[in-house]
Amino acid sequence: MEPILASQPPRPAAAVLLAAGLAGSLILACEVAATVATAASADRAYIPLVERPLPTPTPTPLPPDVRVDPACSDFQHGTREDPSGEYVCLRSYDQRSISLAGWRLEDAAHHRYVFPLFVLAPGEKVKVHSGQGQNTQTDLYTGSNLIWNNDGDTVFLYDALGRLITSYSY
Ligand SMILES: [Ca+2]
Repeated sequence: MEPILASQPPRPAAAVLLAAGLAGSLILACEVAATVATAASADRAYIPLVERPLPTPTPTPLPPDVRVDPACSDFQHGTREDPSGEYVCLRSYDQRSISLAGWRLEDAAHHRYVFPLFVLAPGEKVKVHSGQGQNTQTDLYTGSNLIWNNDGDTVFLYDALGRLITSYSY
């Protein structure tokens, strides 16, 4: 019996199984999945060959979507006596809860604040104040002096691996 293949050149494994009389069996040969059709006549058979989809690679996770929210930030109103009047407001636009532990904020002059253990829930925001204060779920305090220049500066936010997540200039 000489098999006739419907769409592609003969594949050795399929041909062997066909010769063994396995009509109707599912054949998995290398990357090819084929179903052996019922022989149309005593001397012909048709094998539709179907490419098996390759496994989908695991997608790379998107970087966290956390940005400076200018509308709830205040870079102007800290004083020497009370630096906490200036703060940068970070808002999550991510669907996931984002751990900010080990993340850091920097200004253009590379003053640096490293976040403590803190989780930003989806859609939530946190104000990072200069100066002293009690950290809460909505307000963090850097413990440092004023860092955000009133006449213009840039906020850089890096994750714990040092990747730039966002920046904002005013
Ligand atoms: Ca300021």
